[in-house]
Amino acid sequence: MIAVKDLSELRAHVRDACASGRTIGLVPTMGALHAGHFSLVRLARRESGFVIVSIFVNPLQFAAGEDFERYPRRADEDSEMLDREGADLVYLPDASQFYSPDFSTTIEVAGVSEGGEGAVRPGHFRGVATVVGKLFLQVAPDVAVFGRKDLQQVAVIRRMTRDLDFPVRLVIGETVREPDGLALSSRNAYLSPAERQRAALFSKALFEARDRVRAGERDPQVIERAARQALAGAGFSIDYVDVLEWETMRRATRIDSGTALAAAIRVGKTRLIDNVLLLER
Ligand code: PAJ
Repeated sequence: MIAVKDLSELRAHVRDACASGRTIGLVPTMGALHAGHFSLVRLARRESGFVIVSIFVNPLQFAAGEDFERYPRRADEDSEMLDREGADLVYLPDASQFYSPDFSTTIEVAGVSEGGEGAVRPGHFRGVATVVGKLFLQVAPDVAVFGRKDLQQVAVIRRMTRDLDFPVRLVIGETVREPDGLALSSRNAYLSPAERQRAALFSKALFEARDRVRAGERDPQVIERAARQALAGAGFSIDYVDVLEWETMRRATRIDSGTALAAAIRVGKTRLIDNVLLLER
């Protein structure tokens, strides 16, 4: 596997891969890789001929006071594992080269960015859209793979890709979970053993909501209320619990095949997000 920091070097490798008739697949990440990330690498492998994984803890998507400084960084370990997973190239840009000191251009995706995570983390999706837009321009992938775990991120990137005509096909990977249901996340590393045990109640509440819908419940308010009660009962503090149309991120008035339940909670000092689709398409 090739490891590259420099943009012109990256572009030379992309040119070579294209010249040899391979399509380019991109999996953007912030590192501290786990089985969820690797499932996306395997999807990219299936969908493209040359798989690039970027690892970049993007300062633009963290607000002051969030965990940018303590976000886990393990580039060497990550690169070794990516090599074993069959990635062709790992792109590890340097923050100082990625954003010039007077960087001043950002991508704002109105509407879908504003509820949910966007309401609790103002500016977060501007940072995400900007870094992903830059990565799309740097790598020029045919295919880019994202996880449904970050549902609103997917909605924002889909909208941006459509609105700005990025010639990139998006592929969405399902959420990979621990045996007890907890969605894998680089931030799970912050949990103490007791918090980690309790964190399983988060996905449990979401699955129970999905079961109620499968049993016939169609009122978003009933579902939200029950989920809120279960999460509060488990001792979590709740940032939001929303039943929404996931492609627009608007609150749902009725539950149908495009409806998801998305939530963000805090376990101690650690913030976790998760979601479930309430009805399969
Ligand atoms: P990061 O949190 O590292 O996630 C990278 C990708 O892995 C995202 O598409 C995310 O949705 C996916 N992912 C995370 N946990 C997953 C799980 N348990 N199962 C399946 N996929 C999972 O998301 C980001 O980084 C950043 O915002 C980024 C898009 C790289 C822009 O900086």
